[in-house]
Amino acid sequence: MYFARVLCASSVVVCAFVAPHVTFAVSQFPNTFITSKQQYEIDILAANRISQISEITSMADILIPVETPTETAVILERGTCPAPQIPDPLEDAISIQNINPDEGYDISYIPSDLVDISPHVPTKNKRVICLRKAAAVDLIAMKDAMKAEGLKLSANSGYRSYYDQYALHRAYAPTAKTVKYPRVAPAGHSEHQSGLAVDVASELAPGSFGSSRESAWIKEHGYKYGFVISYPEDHQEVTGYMHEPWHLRYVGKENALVLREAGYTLAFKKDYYMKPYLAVVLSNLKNRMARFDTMKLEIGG
Ligand code: DAL
Ligand code: ZN
Repeated sequence: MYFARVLCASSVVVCAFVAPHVTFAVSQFPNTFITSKQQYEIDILAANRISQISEITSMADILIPVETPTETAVILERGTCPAPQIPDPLEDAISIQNINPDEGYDISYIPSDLVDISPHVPTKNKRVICLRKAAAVDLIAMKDAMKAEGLKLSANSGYRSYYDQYALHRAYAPTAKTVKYPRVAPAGHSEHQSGLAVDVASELAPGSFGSSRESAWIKEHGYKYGFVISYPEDHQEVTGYMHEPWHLRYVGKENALVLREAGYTLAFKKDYYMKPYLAVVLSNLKNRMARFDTMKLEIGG
């Protein structure tokens, strides 16, 4: 029965073919029908972890650092992406660090495992775009899942060094004065320096990502691949930046789920993460898991 669930998770068409009775049960849960066994396990992990935390003092208490995958389905190479001289001992902390105009990265921080995504994800003029390995793996998986639904995702920007960001910010600075919420972070304060942020685009709707089908898909499913939208609509006051539907931050699948359930991003107001608030997150996760259990019963698994 697991087999049928996994097939259903990957394709409704295959699902209907091998197990038509499953399609009916699954279709009653339109928000969960593509959720896989792996997603179910992530739900359990996230719920268990939150319920074990007795005191929340910061985001670091509820998030887990991004890990470098040891094996990948695709061959990922560093290419011309930079390597650090000395790996930063704070890399784990950096991977889940909230970043804003007050908190930032050291000038010398270069991620340890940057790889070139351009052989796998379309980029303008096949330009080299570097991301940390874990982000690259899941971005490729997300692009493939989108392709299977007729969508075309490409990438415009990934890792940016302190100096890249400095140049970008300097070029943008004159415009910045006229807007309430800026669009470019100062050097040392961009998520792009973490190698975990990627600006995506739609090949079907170049230039208007926010209204593209790709954008709608990411809003709905991006978290299953470990991505959150760092600067969502109506969050300008908290994030400090204008809405950027294309700017995704990779936090890993479990963290992305927790953040989604919290209805929030890495940028946060400290009191949002007090225990009562997390109780709501936990209860949401448990409800999701209960829906899975009902689904399993209905399909006889
Ligand atoms: N566009 C975002 C805020 C950055 O420059 O990192
Ligand atoms: Zn960006």
